[in-house]
Amino acid sequence: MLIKDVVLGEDAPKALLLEKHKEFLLSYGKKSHMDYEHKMTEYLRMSGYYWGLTALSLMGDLEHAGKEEILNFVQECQNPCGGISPAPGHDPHLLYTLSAVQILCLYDALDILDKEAIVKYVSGLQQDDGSFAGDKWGEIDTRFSFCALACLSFVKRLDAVNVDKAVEYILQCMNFDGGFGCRPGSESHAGQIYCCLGSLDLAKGDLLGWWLSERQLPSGGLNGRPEKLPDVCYSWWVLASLSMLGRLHWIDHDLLRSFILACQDSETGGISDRPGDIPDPFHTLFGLAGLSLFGDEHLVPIHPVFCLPYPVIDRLGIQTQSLHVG
Ligand code: GRG
Repeated sequence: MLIKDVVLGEDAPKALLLEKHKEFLLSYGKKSHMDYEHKMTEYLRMSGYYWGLTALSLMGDLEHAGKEEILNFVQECQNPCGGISPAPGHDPHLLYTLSAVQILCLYDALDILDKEAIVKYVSGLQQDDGSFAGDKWGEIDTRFSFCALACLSFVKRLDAVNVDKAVEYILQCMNFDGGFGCRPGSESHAGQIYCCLGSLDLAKGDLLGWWLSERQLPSGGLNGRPEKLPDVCYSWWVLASLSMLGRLHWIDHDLLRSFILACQDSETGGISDRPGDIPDPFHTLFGLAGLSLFGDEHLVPIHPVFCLPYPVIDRLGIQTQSLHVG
């Protein structure tokens, strides 16, 4: 099998640059609305806020982000149909509805949205076969099953959908190699496995654990599927899935840590997908989240299904078993 990998440079960072990452994320949030990159990423702004704010809260520094401005933004993004858009003027989608709900959980502010409208929007996207469309345009993906079930868990309304059917559909997406894809018969991919496991909170599976642990490359980084380059974000998709399976120890912690640390930008702060690339909030969150799953003493512990700090989930009193169905 072809093995693709990268080389960690001698001068790559070897310590976790927390203060730099805080600076990076806070300045990212303050980018001018006229900034080209800011404009071009508007279609995923809500998730951008979720990545940045959750990363900040893992570093115990949520209070420096402009809470009021963010809560107003989230409120402005709820549409009359109940769904939430990535930014005002864009179409609502399950991806951004979940990000918005997660942001509100961070701030203990779920009440500022019309929760019943969210429940109506999410449940309206379930199909007869149990799958979920991401929005009114109808794309089906196991990511959206996760978004739907997680949203409903946060607002404590899982009863609003047919959970048995949702499980049935996800199980149809399980492959011979123990992994899961985005639809029945689609290639196993660590991101989709996270979504499927998160949704099902499935029983232990050695085959799946083996497939996931095979994602680690000699550089220490993890890839999302065979023959692909490592990417820091898989430190989350793979580790969170292994954590749900009780097999976190199947990954070499020290090796992965060196890879994540090497992906830090020691000048600007932030973490990138691979050493030497440009950092962004997505990879900063999932790098820190992976380190947190491994119990990094500088970070707040993270919940492997909800991808929010444990204290937030504890405050909400949500049990992962609420997703445990079938
Ligand atoms: C609450 C954390 C959280 C997430 C919400 C949207 C979602 C649920 C999960 C997304 C899971 C996923 C599919 C992650 C993978 C993201 C990614 C790096 C995709 C790139 O895929 P390819 O095929 O790249 O372009 P590779 O790495 O295979 O070359």
